[in-house]
Amino acid sequence: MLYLYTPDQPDLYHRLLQDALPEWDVACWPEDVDAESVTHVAAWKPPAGFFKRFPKLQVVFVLGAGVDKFLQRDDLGEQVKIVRLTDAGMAQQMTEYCLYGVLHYQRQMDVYQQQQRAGQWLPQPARLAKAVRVAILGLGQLGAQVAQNLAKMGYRVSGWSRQPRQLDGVTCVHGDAGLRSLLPETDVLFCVLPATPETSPLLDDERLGWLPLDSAIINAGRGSLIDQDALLAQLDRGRLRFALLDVFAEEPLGEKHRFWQHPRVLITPHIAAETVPAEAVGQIAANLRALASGLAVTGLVERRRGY
Ligand code: NDP
Ligand code: OXD
Repeated sequence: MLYLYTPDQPDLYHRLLQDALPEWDVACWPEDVDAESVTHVAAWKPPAGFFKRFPKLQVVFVLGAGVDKFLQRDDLGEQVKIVRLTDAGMAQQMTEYCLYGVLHYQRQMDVYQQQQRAGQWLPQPARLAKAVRVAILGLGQLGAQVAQNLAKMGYRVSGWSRQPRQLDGVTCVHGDAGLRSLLPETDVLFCVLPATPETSPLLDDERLGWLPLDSAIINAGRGSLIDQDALLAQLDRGRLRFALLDVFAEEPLGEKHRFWQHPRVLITPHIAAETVPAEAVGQIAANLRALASGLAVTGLVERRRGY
């Protein structure tokens, strides 16, 4: 049996899964089922201890791309495979989110917003896309497509990953030395990395200080990638022009957090790339069939590397 847990549109997911998998018995939380018969679970944000009740659990399909919260749990034994979504309609959304931030920087919308509040009519000199250096941290399923899409639009795009990568139109660097050389050459930094012990936090006060004066940051990866206090300090000093933030160390962002009122911060509520139910279900169904035939699945998480 495939058991489903999600706080988001559970009835829709249940119907789509059952339609896509007529050969499977699909049940949805909080339906009471024989826990022994559950071998596969599809889940997003399951409560603590949720998986303990399923002694025969083999595979968890994550209804998202990031698996940090799943790897931090104590109710998922090593024998359980964790399979995440790969792209599934999210890469295009990530491209749009990144582009929005890049345009905010390039077309100086932050400057015009300030001028509007001051009643000033002051055209700024034009800056062409080819003069804007965009650096993408994370060149996986999402980051690689964002990088290539922005490169096609004429931006000067670089990208950073753990292993060496090659992408048409994108200058790729990797490892500590790659990051050290990349940050000082960046106008807009777009983070789309997974949260792992190695990347949390990646951008501390020292590394944020490697960014040029007047650069901007967009974070759509995970909140833990950036030391939030260090970021606030750099924004307060006006070293960074603005931060467009979709993810936070604590979500929802606490109502008293300084980010809310900061004039250099733009906040969105973790929507940079939302899971598209039909795409997610299509991928899960294909993976279930691949598993049944002994074929490789897409999105199998490597627990040791943390993503
Ligand atoms: P992938 O696993 O496909 O890609 C991860 C990328 O990060 C890879 O390029 C990998 O390098 C790189 N990376 C990982 N660790 C390091 C490291 N220590 N140093 C340098 N590079 C590193 O993930 P996705 O592209 O599918 O997703 C990325 C993240 O985006 C998710 O984990 C999630 O946190 C976030 N996300 C946010 C959403 C939102 O709405 N805000 C929606 C969806 C995802 P390498 O290529 O060498 O393996
Ligand atoms: C995801 C997310 O990882 O929504 O899919 O952040």
